Amino acid sequence: MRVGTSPDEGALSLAGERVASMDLDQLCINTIRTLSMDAVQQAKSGHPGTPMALAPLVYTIWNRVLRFDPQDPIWPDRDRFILSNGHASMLLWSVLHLTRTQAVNAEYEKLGHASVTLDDLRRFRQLDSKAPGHPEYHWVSGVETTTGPLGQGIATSVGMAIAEKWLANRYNRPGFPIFDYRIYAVCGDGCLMEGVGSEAASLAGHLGLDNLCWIYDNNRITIEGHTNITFSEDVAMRFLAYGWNVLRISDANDIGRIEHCLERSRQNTGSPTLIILDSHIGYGSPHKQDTAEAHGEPLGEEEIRLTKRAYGWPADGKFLVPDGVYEHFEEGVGKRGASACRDWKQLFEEYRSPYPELAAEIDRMQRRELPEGWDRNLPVFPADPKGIAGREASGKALNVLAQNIPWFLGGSADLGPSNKTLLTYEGAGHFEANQRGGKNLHFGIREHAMGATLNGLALSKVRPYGATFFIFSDYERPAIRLSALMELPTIFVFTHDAMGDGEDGPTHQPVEHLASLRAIPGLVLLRPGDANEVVEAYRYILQLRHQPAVLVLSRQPLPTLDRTKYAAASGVARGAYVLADAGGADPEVILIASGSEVSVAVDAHEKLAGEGIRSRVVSMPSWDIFEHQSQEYRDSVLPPKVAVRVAIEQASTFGWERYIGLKGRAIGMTTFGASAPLKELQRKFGFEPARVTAVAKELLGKG
Ligand SMILES: Cc1ncc(C[n+]2csc(CCOP(=O)(O)OP(=O)(O)O)c2C)c(N)n1
Ligand SMILES: [Mg+2]
Repeated sequence: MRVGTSPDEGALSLAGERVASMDLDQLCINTIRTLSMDAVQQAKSGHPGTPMALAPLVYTIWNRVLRFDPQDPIWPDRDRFILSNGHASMLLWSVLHLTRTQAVNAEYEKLGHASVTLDDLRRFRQLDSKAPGHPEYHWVSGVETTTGPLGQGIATSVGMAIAEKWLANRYNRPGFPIFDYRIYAVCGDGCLMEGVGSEAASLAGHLGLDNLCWIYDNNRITIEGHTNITFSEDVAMRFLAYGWNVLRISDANDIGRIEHCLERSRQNTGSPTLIILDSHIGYGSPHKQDTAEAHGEPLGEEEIRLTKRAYGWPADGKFLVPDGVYEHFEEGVGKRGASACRDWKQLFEEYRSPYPELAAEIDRMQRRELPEGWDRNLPVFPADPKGIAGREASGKALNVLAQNIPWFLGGSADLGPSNKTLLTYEGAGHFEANQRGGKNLHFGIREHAMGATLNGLALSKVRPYGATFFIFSDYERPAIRLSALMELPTIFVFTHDAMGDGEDGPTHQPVEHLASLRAIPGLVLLRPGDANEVVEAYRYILQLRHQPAVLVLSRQPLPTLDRTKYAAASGVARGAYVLADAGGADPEVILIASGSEVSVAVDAHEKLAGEGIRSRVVSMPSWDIFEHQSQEYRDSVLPPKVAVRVAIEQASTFGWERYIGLKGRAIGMTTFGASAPLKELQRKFGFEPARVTAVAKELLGKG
């Protein structure tokens, strides 16, 4: 028996015999259970009950079914495992530890050490431990997606399933099933109550994603108690209505039945599978089983002893991994995964000779690199006072990029014609249940699931974009936040960025959205000022490998600036740049604007020049990118000595103080908008050159 350095080592011998006689499956399952109980107790926080109940499920998936190589946890054709009820993270930490899954860094290099050590488990939920509170992609190797906000994991799994179908369609050839993996997601009552879970299930059913299997932990317990106070629908009927294949397991300890149902899900074609698993939270705990207390509190030392006794486990053993457990995982998932991975690598090497170009694409995609010539033919727009809408320019750029980058694909939440995100070139196609090669995705009116699905696509290494109106970023925000937390290069396209759709009124006019998304750490947000800035924004975004981007585009035409007169749009790559200047001498006032207000600032600048007032226009499509420039550059754009500054942006003024200082003035929104034609709204809310010049002159004392 192998025991961690614990003070209780002496007390194990008698129970040790019982452990020795336990069959290996049971031994592994109880190891997962007891590691989970011990880690939560040690941390004095966490969720022991669900790991205790689901240990047999997770054991069966991992050791009997999953095609996963612990030695190479990023092998492209591995099965994916998602713990959507992320609070049960000890399940994942236990199994990653017991399978000795290896660590990989952000550059996809193997680091030669374990992803999760026993010491990490002892330091569950402590700073720097590789066993944090919830599964974190990019922090712990072997975690396929970050979970914790309930419903996100299962919704993300739908993106992974779409990606697998798309990849298989593009890259598989007779005798070469290069992409042939399945996605397993475990979820609880919370995930199925959340709206995003329903949106995602509906989409997966519609798309007939038979590579997807969700296992629902039907324990009828959530934090506030029994689900009969909140959740009484017939889940099986609901999923049947979505078009899913629904299976049921009445005993969560029946690993034979679990394995059988997983196999049936694998054989099922044309629909995703939901396995409803009836379980007992806190299984084996004499006083806490089937109670809400087992959900999110340590069991307590005494209850742990009693529970271990009930398992036939040494009551005083802590972080105990009995002899034979690591070996049994090695015999199961270890051997199966290694051989599948080896076979795949050989197959892929053989594939290279008949299909060198496809193989090269796969190589690049896996490293998140772009193909040669990815930006060729991107449009350059001539100066035009009438101009074109941001969304129009975006549509043109997308259509070029999608032809240059085979694995760049996306769609909209039923607003494709408005967002101008439809790929219209010949052969672009539409992704549907019977057409897996299409590059136009249709998410339906499911913004939240779209966001999570995009993340699932990005996690699968294709390059996705998804679009809706900017106002509905609110409906997608939790997934946007997770893309930033996961450091995924997901692209979120938003059109109708301000009051451009005037008549639709305040329900459709974003106000606080820019500020709110700018506040998400690591998220790159760009609000380009004309068509050429849109193209430069795409040029910047496409080169991101570990950051998501939000593109905020106008509905209405914006003048295309004359770049022979004003600075080049390539300044976008620095977040903010001097677009028009005072000519020789220092400016008296700096006008800072983004998006549709850039041309307003340029007009104001020309008017001020006519009155002998020296102004500078700074186009600032991205705060975030600008913040990452050198101090020297930032000072060159916004010289500290020029304190008179005006910001113009059709959005909440929140946060603009950082660039305009206390003496500056932000022309923005401090109320909701209104339903009226755009011109009237611009007048009412002051987004006109005359207002800008008036404010500038007032600040200069020349009013
Ligand atoms: C979106 C979201 N809302 C609320 C929570 C807080 N929370 C964590 S677990 C939980 C209860 C989940 O119940 P269930 O999914 O049945 O999990 P079980 O207790 O059965 O493991 C809640 C409300 C969360 N993590 N995510
Ligand atoms: Mg529950």
